Amino acid sequence: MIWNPNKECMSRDERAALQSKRLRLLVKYVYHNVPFYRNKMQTMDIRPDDIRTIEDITKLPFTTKQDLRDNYPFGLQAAPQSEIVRIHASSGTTGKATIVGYTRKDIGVWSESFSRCLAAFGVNRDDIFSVAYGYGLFTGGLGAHYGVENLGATVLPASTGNTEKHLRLISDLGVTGIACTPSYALYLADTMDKIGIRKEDLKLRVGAFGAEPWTEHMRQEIESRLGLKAYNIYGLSEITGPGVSYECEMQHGSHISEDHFFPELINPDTLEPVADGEVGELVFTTLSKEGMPLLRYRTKDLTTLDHTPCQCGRTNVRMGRILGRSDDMLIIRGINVFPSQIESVILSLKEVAPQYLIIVDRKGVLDTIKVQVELRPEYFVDDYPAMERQKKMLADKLRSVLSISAQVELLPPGSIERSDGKSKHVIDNRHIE
Ligand code: DLL
Repeated sequence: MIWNPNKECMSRDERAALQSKRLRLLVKYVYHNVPFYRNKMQTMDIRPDDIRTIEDITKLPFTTKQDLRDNYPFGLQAAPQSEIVRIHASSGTTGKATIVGYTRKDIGVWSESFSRCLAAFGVNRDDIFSVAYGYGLFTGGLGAHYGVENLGATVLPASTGNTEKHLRLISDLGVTGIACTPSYALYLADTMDKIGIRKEDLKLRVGAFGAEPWTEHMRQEIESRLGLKAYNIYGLSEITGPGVSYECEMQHGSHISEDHFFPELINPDTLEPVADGEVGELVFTTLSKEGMPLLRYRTKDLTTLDHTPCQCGRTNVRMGRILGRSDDMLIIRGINVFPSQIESVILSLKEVAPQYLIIVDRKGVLDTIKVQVELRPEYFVDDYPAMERQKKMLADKLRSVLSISAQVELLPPGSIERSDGKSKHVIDNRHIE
């Protein structure tokens, strides 16, 4: 079902007119309410009246995560505190948290955006939907919660943790949908095996998975082990939270709610636009946000865009999967390595589980990369030559994909720590100044 055909299926001209109108208002709004943007625009010699159409967006300054840190906590807030009804915070890997304040209207736009995703996943008012993203400062839990309520389905605010109790509720209540990280979905499947719940005992039919990169292999594994259809949902707290983009039934990219979150794709080095189909860094402008609107926010997420119409009837632009982040790309002995490349090798092998850890070190001047992965119980045997063969096979595959060699360590099932939130896959022990 299409939740808001008026907005999701508008002609491109109609949408551009709406985007232009919203951009004009936004630029005036931040110019008058956020000294940071006024100063930037004055330095660049741009006045709000110079921005007339959505194409003029390229004249505007970029915003980076560092700008958010430098203006911590409320420096980029445009609305007065009395209008802010909620604050979320995202803990970056380094430094201060990013604080995001929402007005009542912002919460409304966010809920609407999330409802668009759920409707595209086929969720309806008869569904009982468990939200197993963390509730709290993280946007996953409350963002999904409001979206489910706004759609009119029944929400089960499970949050993370208490996995066995959660599974019993999924079974007893006949829960039909679930939202969680893809890694937690696999942890649920492991726990089902452990406590003897079969997918046939459950009524799960749809899952909304995101907050971390995942692959088609992982999708297949989640679908076959939980007995549901798995959809990708993307978002980030700075822009709103989950629900910035969503897959439709075609599952050929994720539609961006571009009437609210205008995307650009740039080359992270030259900052020049990148054509459809080419990989670039995703940049968003929040066209309708009041609390903390952002101009051209650099997400660091690397992906592709596709402006061609989709067979589902939606006309909003689609983005590909997140291929990595321009800032977590590992450079190993001069070669760019994305953790997602390693993940796709691991997930393509039936012998190993999808849990893994990439450990990067520097020995003398040489970078080393070690990949720890768990064998599946049926392949964990007391047979040294067989284990060595498995190891070699994985190392060979990694070398052919990465163009560098990685040391492989096979671990017994269950030895890598599981996460109920976003899982950490990379430990970089190099301290290179
Ligand atoms: O992760 C919001 C979210 C919650 C999205 C639940 C989807 C579901 P942050 O904590 O600010 O917000 O992290 C945002 O997570 O820039 C991406 O790098 C990554 N990410 C989010 N969704 C996906 C996805 C939430 N579907 C950062 N695929 C983003 C790949 C994703 N990466």
